Amino acid sequence: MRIGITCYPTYGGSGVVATELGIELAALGHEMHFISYSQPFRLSGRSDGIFYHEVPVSNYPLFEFPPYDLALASRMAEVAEFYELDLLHVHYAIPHSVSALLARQMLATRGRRLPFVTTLHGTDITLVGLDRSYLRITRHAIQESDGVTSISNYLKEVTIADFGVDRPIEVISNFVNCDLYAPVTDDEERVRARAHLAKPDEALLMHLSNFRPVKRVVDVVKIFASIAREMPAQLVLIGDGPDRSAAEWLAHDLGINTRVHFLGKQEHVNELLPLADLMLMPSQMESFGLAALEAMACKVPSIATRVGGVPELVEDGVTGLLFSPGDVDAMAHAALQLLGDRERLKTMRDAARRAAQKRFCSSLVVPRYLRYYEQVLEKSR
Ligand code: GMT
Repeated sequence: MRIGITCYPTYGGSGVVATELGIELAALGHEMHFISYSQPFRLSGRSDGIFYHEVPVSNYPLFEFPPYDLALASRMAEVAEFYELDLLHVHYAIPHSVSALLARQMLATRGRRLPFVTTLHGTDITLVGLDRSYLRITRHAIQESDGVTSISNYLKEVTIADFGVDRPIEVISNFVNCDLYAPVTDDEERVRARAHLAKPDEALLMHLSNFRPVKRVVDVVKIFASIAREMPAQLVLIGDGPDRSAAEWLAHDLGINTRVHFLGKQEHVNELLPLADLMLMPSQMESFGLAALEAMACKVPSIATRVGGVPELVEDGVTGLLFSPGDVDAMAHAALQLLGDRERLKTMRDAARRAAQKRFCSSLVVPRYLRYYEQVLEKSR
């Protein structure tokens, strides 16, 4: 198949899922065309079957807001025509599904059919989409998509309830490449790599996100501060975003800044995650929680929140521990207990990897997208 993919190219789960999907499908022999304003951050290097088409957004003094969605629609239609795309797959409804709808209409007037699939990821529904300025157009584009997928049951239910959408929505969960995201099996190698981040007797905790308020990064530092008071430990934070500075200030104010390491955006998180003992994901909301899945695949359980789609991913007490958002004391207490009970931690680590392999490996999930594309194409013929 020849498939166009549009996503936000910046640091964030929806862009990661879109990019990894493109890479996996290209490896299966499909031709993947990424269409976005800049190259998605995990799409480094050049691989067979992967093409990138930048969307130029020209400005004009009259425009207070350059109309990216229109430029994107034009580019989608162009790329679809020039490269004979079979289908467009857009990640994050706003504004990508609206642009795809326009591209489909433009091509229809030229006698060409370009069906599109919209994948709902989270705040496109739960936050931004519900804003009155975007609600009607988002609902319209979801309703008019040729196919709609959601990354969790939770998000599907919210979409139906809050948007009054009455079309079918296919739940296809997020996935991880279990060969790439895997524990370091060579003990010596793990000890060597881990030594850059923590001493052998120190616990190593990690956080990975786009540091938006919804991630509650300040809570990560608070949880760690309680842990660090009781045992030798280091915290590594991967990613960047609006709340990084607040988290840095707090680490300084609490006097733990030498044990809190902000690595910024990292390309190869799969090399860092397996070095951790625990992942901290105390988000206010997660429709899925991709960072927790990537950690699970690396044998790292999460201390996370019981919100949105997280319970569909993390089995409380088995592959991680779940708490109410903001309950930093309970999260710190649970982390301390778990880190102090090596046997229980090992059981949980093994269960986390097993669950990732059994339900969320790309080898299981990616074929579901392919089957869904085929259904959509079949229906639109
Ligand atoms: O919705 C967002 O905040 C953006 C989006 C992203 O690009 O990071 O995150 C959502 O999509 C991820 C990938 O599907 C999910 O793992 C996240 O849980 C989800 N975020 C929220 O629902 C807050």
